Amino acid sequence: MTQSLTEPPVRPAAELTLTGDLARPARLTVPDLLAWPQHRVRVSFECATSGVQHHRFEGPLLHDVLHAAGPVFDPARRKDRLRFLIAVTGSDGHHALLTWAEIDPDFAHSPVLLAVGIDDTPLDAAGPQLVLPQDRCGARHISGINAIRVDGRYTSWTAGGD
Ligand SMILES: Nc1nc2c(c(=O)[nH]1)N[C@H]1C(S)=C(S)[C@@H](COP(=O)(O)O)O[C@H]1N2
Ligand SMILES: [Mo]
Repeated sequence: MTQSLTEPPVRPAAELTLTGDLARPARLTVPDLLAWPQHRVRVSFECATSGVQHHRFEGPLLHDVLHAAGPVFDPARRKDRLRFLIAVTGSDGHHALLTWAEIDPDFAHSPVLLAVGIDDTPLDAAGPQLVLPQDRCGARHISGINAIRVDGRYTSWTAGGD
């Protein structure tokens, strides 16, 4: 007797777009993110609605991935990096901003990861997750990231200033 085989649903690999003020904008899948050195971290964060959560994450440093995309600041002038923002968006529209200085080794040097795995489960189909071990609250641990925009246009908010 022939058994009918049920094909598992094919989920296309999630893709993340890196755009903005970058010399080398890119589209990256989770397997692409394995090209950078991988870091592992245990994180606890508190959610206002579901309490304290514990997870293990692994993946490259956000700084390593964004640095490879060539942010268009003057590398010789540290001050030039201070006007750069990083906007991270999940496929459900949840989003948050970081500043470049948060992840820059010359400034706060926060070990922010772009996780490719959570609790030993690969994130290939869901998309990478932002991991901020320094955050007490879980809200910036954005899952299913589909876009990161690096924006250096904030030269000044004063009228006519530069
Ligand atoms: N894409 C996306 N990521 C998200 C959220 C969200 O609504 N959408 N909620 C955040 C909040 S408020 C918390 S506390 C954590 C919860 O992570 P958990 O599901 O592992 O508990 O996910 C964060 N990441
Ligand atoms: Mo939360």
